[in-house]
Amino acid sequence: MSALTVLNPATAQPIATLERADVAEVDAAVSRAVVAQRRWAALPPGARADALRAFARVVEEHVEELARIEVQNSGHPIGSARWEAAHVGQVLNYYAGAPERLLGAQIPVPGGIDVTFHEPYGVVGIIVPWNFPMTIASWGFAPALAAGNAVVLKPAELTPLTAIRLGELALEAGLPEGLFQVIVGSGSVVGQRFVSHPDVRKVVFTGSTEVGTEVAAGCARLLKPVTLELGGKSANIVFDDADLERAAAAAPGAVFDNAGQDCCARSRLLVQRSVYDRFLELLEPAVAAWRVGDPTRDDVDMGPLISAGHRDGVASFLDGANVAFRGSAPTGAEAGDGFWFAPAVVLAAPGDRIAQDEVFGPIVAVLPFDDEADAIRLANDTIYGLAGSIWTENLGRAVRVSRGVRSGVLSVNSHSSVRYWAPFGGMKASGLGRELGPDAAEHFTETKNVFYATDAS
Ligand code: TAP
Repeated sequence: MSALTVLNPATAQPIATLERADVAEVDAAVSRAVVAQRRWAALPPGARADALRAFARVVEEHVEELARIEVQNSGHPIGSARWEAAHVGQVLNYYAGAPERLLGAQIPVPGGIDVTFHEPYGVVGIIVPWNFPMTIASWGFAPALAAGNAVVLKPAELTPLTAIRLGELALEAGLPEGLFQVIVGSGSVVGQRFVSHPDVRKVVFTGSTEVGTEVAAGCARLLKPVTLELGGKSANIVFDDADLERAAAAAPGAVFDNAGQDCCARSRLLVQRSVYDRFLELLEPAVAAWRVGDPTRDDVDMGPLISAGHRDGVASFLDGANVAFRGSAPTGAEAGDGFWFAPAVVLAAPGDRIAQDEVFGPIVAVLPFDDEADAIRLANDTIYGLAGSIWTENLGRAVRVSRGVRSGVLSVNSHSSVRYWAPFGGMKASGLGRELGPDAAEHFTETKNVFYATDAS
């Protein structure tokens, strides 16, 4: 075991010291999970539904507490953190409907009855990143539990506190011991053990494309299914027929929300050449009005970056870049030792690093395009394909472009990416599989087909 010190990114001060689990502890947790899962799956579907509703209620009663922990640990503005904590309750409630609706098929065959069953995998390992510690965790554990699995969950070392609290709340709500366990430790130890442990039968990974590729390769060796939610370089496409005022007012939130540490961040702003100058004129005051500061305050849009190291990485994207204008960030005594970074708008060309690589920080690259075909070509001109937005008042164009962009989650005249009722996930290097939506619980099951012979002979 080794000690892990957790920092508040707004102050760089320690807020908790935890012990990292080692492989033996992961193995012991998986053994407990195996036992708990058998009992859980044997419960009537209604009893599992009730247990998840009880968990949702307890989360709802603790929204303020969870939100305040997230503000301290992740630097999310309190308003966002409250939304995230409430979202966990909503996701649990939504998937509480799944145990009683995991419908199989009855298939017409000769000589008998053919029926499919959705069998849980057993133990599911969920590896969570630091950018949205609560919400991303719930997208895995809620449908996995609903489908009759046990869950072992590894939060990121930088942001383990809300996940630990959710594990406690599950027990308070009456979920059985061992069914949902949060294991703190490093990715290379705990996360890797989820990949290599024979009793962890499915892995859900959210994080970098680089590590996700390794996780998938490890899972392949054991023929273990894996869901991957990886990076993004999403385009915000603004056509000359768009409501430019609305599009410009919404653009900062689309990329600077959560300090840009969002896999769905619209970090490329593609603007039709005929309105390019006008759009930048509208964008500048919107960026200036974006409030960066103490995340405990209700009137703040953006807090600090997650760590000093990450801030260095983000800052490196401005080396040699053509910065058009920047927003503000705390300075002097107000800033303290926090990991602040003022949002930046960069004028870029398609091949530039800033136009290709995920920054995961509050920097947006602006690129002009000529026409619809050019917009689609540019939008698809990265290895990623997670999210994107299209701003136009032309319905036919909205349909054509949304069908042409190779991304998993698109919105028209909006920047919304996550609605738990709808599937979420990426194409190309942005991922594999989908989370959320009506089918997510089924993704945590294997289909079993049984033929019952009815012929007498
Ligand atoms: P990763 O290193 O990919 O970390 C994500 C999660 O995977 C963490 O819980 C991490 O654990 C764990 N992990 C690390 N190495 C592992 C391994 N070998 N096997 C299994 N699990 C492992 O991401 P990061 O370092 O936090 O961020 C790096 C970049 O990834 C970001 O700058 C951004 O571009 C991207 N990113 C994307 C997303 C989304 S939502 N797509 C989220 C976060 C980051 P520990 O960190 O606790 O050791």
